[in-house]
Amino acid sequence: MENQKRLDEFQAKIDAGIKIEPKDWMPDKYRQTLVRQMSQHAHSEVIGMQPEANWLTRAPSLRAKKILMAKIQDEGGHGLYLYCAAETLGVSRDQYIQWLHEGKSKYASVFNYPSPTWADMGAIGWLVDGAAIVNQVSLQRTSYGPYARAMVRICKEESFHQRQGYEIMAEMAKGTPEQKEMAQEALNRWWWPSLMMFGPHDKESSNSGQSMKWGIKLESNDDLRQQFIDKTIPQVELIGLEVPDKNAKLMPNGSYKTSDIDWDEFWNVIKGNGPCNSQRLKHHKKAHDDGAWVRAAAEAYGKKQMELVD
Ligand code: BYC
Repeated sequence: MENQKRLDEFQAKIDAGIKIEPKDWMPDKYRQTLVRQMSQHAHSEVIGMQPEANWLTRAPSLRAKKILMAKIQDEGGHGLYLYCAAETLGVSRDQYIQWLHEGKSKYASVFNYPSPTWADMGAIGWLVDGAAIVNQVSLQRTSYGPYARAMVRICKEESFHQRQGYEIMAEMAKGTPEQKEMAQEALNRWWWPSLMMFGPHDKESSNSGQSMKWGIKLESNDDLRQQFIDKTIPQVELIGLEVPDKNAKLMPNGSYKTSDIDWDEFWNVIKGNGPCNSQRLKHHKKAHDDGAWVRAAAEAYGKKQMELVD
């Protein structure tokens, strides 16, 4: 009885748009869902640095290199905000990283694809960050306060990233025939993985029902995916490239109808069998091990500072 009363009060708070804060009572399942989603989100930001880092040393100009470096650094920062926000749920960052390394925690499937040409830097910024913005603008209204606040800052930065990517693609699309072809091939490579970022169809989405009731998710996977498609197809056409889907068709309601996603590919990548899954995790583990001395030094420095204050 007591528990039901608490659950009802909790739901009433959510329905009234009041944010849930770390010290507030929350059902275990609400906490667990946030632990899962926020840590996956944080891991995605950090693992997502890898496909772009591949091109840092080979950027075609100093300007392009500086911009790409700043963008990748932003993604690391997003990981940091999200790990901090996720730590307010009572799980340490070390634990989150251990779950990632043990394969118990996921990260966005899109980062398990390779980036073989410079045009992939354009496609990632434009499409991957573009898809992330659509999802994250919605998450700015999520019911858990620390997650919602982290999203506000992240969204501001992502919009620069999206423009950075689109600029690269627009430049290449109006360059030599080889450059235009490179841009088209990168668009072909990243189009479907970007659509997969939104998750399975609503009817296959095991978590959506409860997450939407609790205001963790505000819009469904399919609705957000459709918003992204409707926003992006005109951008493809504006720079003279082709949508990699022969069935894409503008409907009278102003929305595009598209072919279905290859869901076998999606589930296969999630299970760890994508082209770069093992490479991404291996690299993360090595970077984490190599950085042990930095964490130890920072901790020792912090301790020293505290002693001086005492
Ligand atoms: N990849 O019930 P569902 C960035 C899993 S990074 C992998 O619909 P949910 C950037 C899902 O976890 C920003 N797994 O789940 C960085 C679940 O499995 P479990 C990335 C996926 O959570 C660097 C199962 O499938 N954005 O912008 O209700 C460079 C069933 O799905 C995926 C975020 O992380 C996927 N794509 O909804 C450039 C957004 N989709 O855990 C750019 C935050 C589904 O039950 N996350 N799964 O075993 C979310 O909004 C939601 O978690 C999702 C999925 C919409 C992704």
